[in-house]
Amino acid sequence: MTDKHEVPRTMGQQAGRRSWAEPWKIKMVEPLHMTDRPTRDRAMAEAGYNTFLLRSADVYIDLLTDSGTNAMSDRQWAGMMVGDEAYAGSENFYRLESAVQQYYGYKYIVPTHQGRGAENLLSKTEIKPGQYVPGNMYFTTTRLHQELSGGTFVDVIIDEAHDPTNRAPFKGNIDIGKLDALLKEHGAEKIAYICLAATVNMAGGQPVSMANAKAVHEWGQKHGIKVYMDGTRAVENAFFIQEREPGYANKSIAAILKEFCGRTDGMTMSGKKDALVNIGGWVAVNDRDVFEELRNLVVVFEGLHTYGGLAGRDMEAMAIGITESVTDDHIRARIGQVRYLGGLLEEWGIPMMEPIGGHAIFLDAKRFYPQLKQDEFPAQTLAAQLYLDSGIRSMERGIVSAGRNAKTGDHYRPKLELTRLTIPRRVYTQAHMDVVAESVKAVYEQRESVKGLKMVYEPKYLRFFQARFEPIV
Ligand code: PLI
Repeated sequence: MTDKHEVPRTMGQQAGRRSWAEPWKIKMVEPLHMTDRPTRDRAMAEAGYNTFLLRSADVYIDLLTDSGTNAMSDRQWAGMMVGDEAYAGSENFYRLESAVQQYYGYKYIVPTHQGRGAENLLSKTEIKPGQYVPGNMYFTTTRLHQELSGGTFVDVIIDEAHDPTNRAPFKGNIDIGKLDALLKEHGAEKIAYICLAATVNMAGGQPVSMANAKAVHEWGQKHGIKVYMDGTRAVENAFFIQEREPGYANKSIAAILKEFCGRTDGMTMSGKKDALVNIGGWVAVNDRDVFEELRNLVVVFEGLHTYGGLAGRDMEAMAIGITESVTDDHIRARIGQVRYLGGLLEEWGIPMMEPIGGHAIFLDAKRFYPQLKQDEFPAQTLAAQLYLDSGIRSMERGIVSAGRNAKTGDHYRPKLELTRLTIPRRVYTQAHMDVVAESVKAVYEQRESVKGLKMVYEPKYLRFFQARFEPIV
């Protein structure tokens, strides 16, 4: 299948269907409460119209992120009880190391407290000031760490990724022509490494094909440039390869994951997503010298190399989470739930990023609110409106998340202006998804009367987390 092919639309309710179901049942519940509209009005104003600043007690269904919001299994909770809290040489570290070696296939592993800890170490180790770091669309923390190490991020994702209506199967792919152009302009010594993100978050959870990973790796080897994967959602990427790429339908998710990792020289990982835990991450590489440097740096920023900012019990839960995450029935149900929500919205004609990606539905705020200029923050406005309607918390992934160019001070103006409904793993039911879809529909029906927001407080770094807004009247 090439990028020209279209992914068929998800059919929501066709006759004669055979459904999937979650491969687990619920043992413990956490009560949820829906607040009334006056309470939500007050909470949203106090939060400066930024869903990151809401108290979670004021939220009904929390789709802010799939990061660290996973439900752990009974096996993982049991693992928490065998935490070896030794400062050095914890047994749980060795179990984590074996799990990463077995399922991701890299030789050397350094644990970190979460993904950005890993990004910090890799950026400091592998970027020299003045170098470029090409990648398949930026991610907020990843790009910031690259910049803090003196690097400049360059977007080399295929053009299709910037078009929310394009239904190509692998919209996360890297455009080799863009790598060639960068090489021609600056030379290989000016390229620190290629950052290859699996299922590209900011592009709507869109996957990278095995063929593309192979081509990028071969290109890198030809020019002496390493490829580091952001493996945060690489298991989800393996699902799309199994589903869409010729020759992979009968391979297991675990086998595809390992083959994909084999097309890279190392990875950074936020264990808070695919690895089914609430905290944790790692950086893993095959090169002994790079490992030595990472292992030395981790003691400065995270903790000793056998805990990297984590408790022993956290490492145990992550080791077990890795083994659960790579099972075919888990990932089918995980992505199946995202598709269930997306299928309803598609049927109702709600504009969103297509095709539906791995971890979230990304509403297309530009098409939702064509009356708003990008400087009036359409995606931030949509997240606020959804919360006001029903207490559902989503997240802006548009101009606010993109931040400012550190050199010019101008806003980065991404083509994509999206509001993300992110589905935590193993947390919500199909009925919750129905409630979410109906609220989105209600907000869509009221779209014409909506005005935008103005930013009244802007932090220097990663502004989307703490910026404050006021409604335009
Ligand atoms: O949140 P961290 O520091 O564990 O991981 C940072 C990180 C790196 N790469 C990618 C692709 C991410 O999605 C990511 C974190 N994502 C968050 C928090 C999210 O809400 O999507």
